Amino acid sequence: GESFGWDRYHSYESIQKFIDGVIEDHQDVVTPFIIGKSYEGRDIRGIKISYKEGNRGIFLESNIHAREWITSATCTFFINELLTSKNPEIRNIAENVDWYIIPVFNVDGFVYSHEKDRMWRKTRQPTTNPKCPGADPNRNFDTHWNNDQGSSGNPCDETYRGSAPLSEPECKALADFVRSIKDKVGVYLTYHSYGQYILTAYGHDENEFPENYDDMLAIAKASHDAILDQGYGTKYTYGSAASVLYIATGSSLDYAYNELDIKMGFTFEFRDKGRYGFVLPSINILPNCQETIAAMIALVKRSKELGYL
Ligand code: 0X9
Ligand code: ZN
Repeated sequence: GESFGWDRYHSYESIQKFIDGVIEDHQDVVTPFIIGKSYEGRDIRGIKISYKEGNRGIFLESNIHAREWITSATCTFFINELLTSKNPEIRNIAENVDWYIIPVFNVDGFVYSHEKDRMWRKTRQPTTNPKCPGADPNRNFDTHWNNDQGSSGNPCDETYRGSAPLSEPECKALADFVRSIKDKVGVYLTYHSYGQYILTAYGHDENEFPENYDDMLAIAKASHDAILDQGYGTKYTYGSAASVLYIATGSSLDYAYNELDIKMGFTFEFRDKGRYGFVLPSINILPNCQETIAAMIALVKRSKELGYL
């Protein structure tokens, strides 16, 4: 839409209009999809971008955590670049990968973070404690789920894992959708903030590493280098999630790796390193977008070289 820009953060409504515009303006290559409904009844929408037959796919979700607004801002910029950029490197990744992108995954939480509580993280489904709604959707997936080291059983905690694996309708919908396309997907990406990390599986144990960890590190390093090359002095740290950040169980990335056999993927934790944290000033949006585009170009190139795409 004409009023959409990356100089500020947008509401849920505004992002829906952006998605509508993308679908309307690029009908030849964009196919909309809905993975299901949130607890409060909102559609969880995505788009597939495909320029030709025979491409391997990358799946990308952002705003699984509500307050991480930079993730959907960056994701919508990325979509716009894939569809409109004339830069040959961007055209290359746009046209030689099938993209499955969900710009705002945790829709209820996202709306709540705009309207009621800027620091809201979780879903909005009620729990056993009426004062503490919501589960952490990135602890609710069905992998190492009932683990007190990597999640909490207390509904009032920010890392509450939910009442059962996939108890959150959003997570169930995502698990079912990604399962349905898993044979086409070579790389799974999830956008978060903050801390400037590129994280691989595993999240559940800091001493256990995937058998293809060397490939993961090679691709992460390529993205890390590309970000540094943008010249803002933005330094990312890369490595397995549990070993470089902290143990977390039931994450979407580990679910994709462990249960769906998608053997390459990353959690990106965007700017900054903590000065502003989740409330990242909007002046950072465009530089973060530029760094992310560079990271994605490098990621696709290296993933293809190593046979994941
Ligand atoms: O805790 C999370 O879910 C992610 N960090 S955030 O600050 N965006 O909430 C990190 C998930 C990475 N996985 C592990 N650390 N295991
Ligand atoms: Zn997050």
